[in-house]
Amino acid sequence: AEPQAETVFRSTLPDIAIPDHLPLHDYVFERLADRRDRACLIDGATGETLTFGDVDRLSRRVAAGLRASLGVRPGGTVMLLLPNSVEFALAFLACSRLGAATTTANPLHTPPEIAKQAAASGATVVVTEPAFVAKVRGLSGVAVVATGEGAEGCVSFSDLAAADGSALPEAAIDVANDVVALPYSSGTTGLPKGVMLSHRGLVTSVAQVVDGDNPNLHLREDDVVLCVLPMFHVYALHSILLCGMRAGAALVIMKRFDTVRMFELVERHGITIVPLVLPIAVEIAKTDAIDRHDLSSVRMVISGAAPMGKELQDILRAKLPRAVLGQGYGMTEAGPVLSMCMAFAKEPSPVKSGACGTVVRNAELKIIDPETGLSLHRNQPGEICIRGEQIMKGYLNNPEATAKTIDAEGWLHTGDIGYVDDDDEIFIVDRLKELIKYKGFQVAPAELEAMLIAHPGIADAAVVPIKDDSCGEIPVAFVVRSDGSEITEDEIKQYVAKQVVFYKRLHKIFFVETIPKAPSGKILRKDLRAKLAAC
Ligand code: AYL
Repeated sequence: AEPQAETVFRSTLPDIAIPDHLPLHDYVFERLADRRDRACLIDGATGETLTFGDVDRLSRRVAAGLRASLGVRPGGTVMLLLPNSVEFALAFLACSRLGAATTTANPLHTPPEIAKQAAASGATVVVTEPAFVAKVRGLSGVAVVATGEGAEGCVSFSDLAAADGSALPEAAIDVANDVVALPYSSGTTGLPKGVMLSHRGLVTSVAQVVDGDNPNLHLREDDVVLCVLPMFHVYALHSILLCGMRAGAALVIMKRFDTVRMFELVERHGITIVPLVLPIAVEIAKTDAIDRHDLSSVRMVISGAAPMGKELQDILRAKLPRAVLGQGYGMTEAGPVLSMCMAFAKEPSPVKSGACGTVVRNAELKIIDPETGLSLHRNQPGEICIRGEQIMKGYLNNPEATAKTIDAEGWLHTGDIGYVDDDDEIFIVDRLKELIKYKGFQVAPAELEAMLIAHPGIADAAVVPIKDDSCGEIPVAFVVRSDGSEITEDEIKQYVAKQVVFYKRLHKIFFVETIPKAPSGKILRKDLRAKLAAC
């Protein structure tokens, strides 16, 4: 019998030619000659501005310094453990120039979390701030670069940036295979894994969003983009830093979120584009301070990385009546963007509240029945799958996990449940995968479960999310005490909190007799979530 035809969804925008020969840095600097003197990076705290010409020159110098002083070579890996800063952008672009990969981590991670990622990624250099140097001192075989001043025993970033950029040999980069970014993600199951994004993958993903005569996300040279979301997360790395630079827009870098500071920066720099996540949207929605500031320059508010409800969107719309509000939907492994709001296009089309965009151009999306694997038609919810040049090459040193995520036909299975409506808009309705998203950050239940079970007072454990209005979801645990153990809720919370970054902390412990499991040993998370919903 003929195999049944699949239902495949495409962008409503036509495909475009996407450069398949340029390394990422050459792609983002492609129009450098026209914009050398335009503002590129603005430090929100000091107002200090680097032009595109400055960023080009300084990133070459940092590359030369990393190579000459620290031996970073093509195929090498550098870890950035930095808050939002000019140095982050320069170091990332420098590594791209060297044909080296950048693995990014939250500087608030604990030393064991950092050590794990540094070792797994094979990083030989960590670039950080003096305040975080103590967290990486103990790493063996890793050289530490520190920004700012006075970090003992470290290479200073300013020394790297004083190297002779013209001495930098052109690295021979294999754009289809060489990894430029190595963010960590737990994907649909298990522990965090290195996600290999190649030069071609990231170029494709940026182009899908900001290139073409009618770009899906229309960023212009006169736009000023707020960068308060962390650059170490793929949302900001892709949709702010890389998309902004490609489009020739200026970025205002904010190190720490503060509502009033943010409003002041909008006024001072005439910020036009505000990418945000749920907790920031919640802050904007509930503050009166907004009435004391002129935010009329803002023309676009982008939300991504976690669901945002219709009610909140309506409040934001009322508070920022001149701005178009919409969502992007991404997943680290997907390169990262799967879909983008069509109201952000140069020639916009209307969108519905609650939708998270239309599949990006030059890509295919399908919805499958998770039981049968067969593709579904419009308005039928199922697992969202995506195919295209932009998706990850795979997980670093983990072909089994890669094969579970990208099938033989090249489809990446997201673990998200959603549907495509009659107007090609995507709605996410549930999550098949175990991942928990706290303020847009990933919490991998498997990581916390392993930690809990390692405690002698705990026999078994399962970690699941509960819904929260401002954080999206918060992790809670079901725990089975071991025989004779009298461990308390507080002791367990403390035990975990000491080992993990703030967003992985457990907010509630439920003591139970057993953890419901399938015969295969898999935790029946749906049952636990249902139990929580009932109480
Ligand atoms: P990761 N609505 C609902 N859920 C979302 C959305 C959204 N708009 N965006 C992401 N998610 C969830 O790897 C979804 O479950 O990437 C998805 O599988 O940390 C998971 O978050 C992926 O989490 C953008 C916009 C990048 C978003 C991103 C997301 C990167 C987060 C670029 O422009």
